Amino acid sequence: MKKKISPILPFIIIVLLMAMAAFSSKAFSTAMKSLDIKVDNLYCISCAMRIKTALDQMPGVGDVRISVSSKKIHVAYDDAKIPQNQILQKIKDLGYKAEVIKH
Ligand SMILES: [Cu+2]
Repeated sequence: MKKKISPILPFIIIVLLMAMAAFSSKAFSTAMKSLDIKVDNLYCISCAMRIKTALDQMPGVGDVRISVSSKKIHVAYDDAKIPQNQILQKIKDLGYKAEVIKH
């Protein structure tokens, strides 16, 4: 049997690099504001993933980081596209006690 590198491998690597570049420019965009939210009843990874999935789908929301141990959510968002209250309300609608700790 001959060992052969797949001809599409370099293509996959280029696509991955482009995706990483797009992701980092989104995460570090200076137009983004940040919001820190305390969620009292955030106990596990599944709650965190549920919240992250919901926030990721909202237009104007960038990087979402959730810490279960500190019960905190850090959200990067574009305030021209989405008001802070709408992000907070989304978390409340999922059944969590969300409160802004810094903005
Ligand atoms: Cu949970």
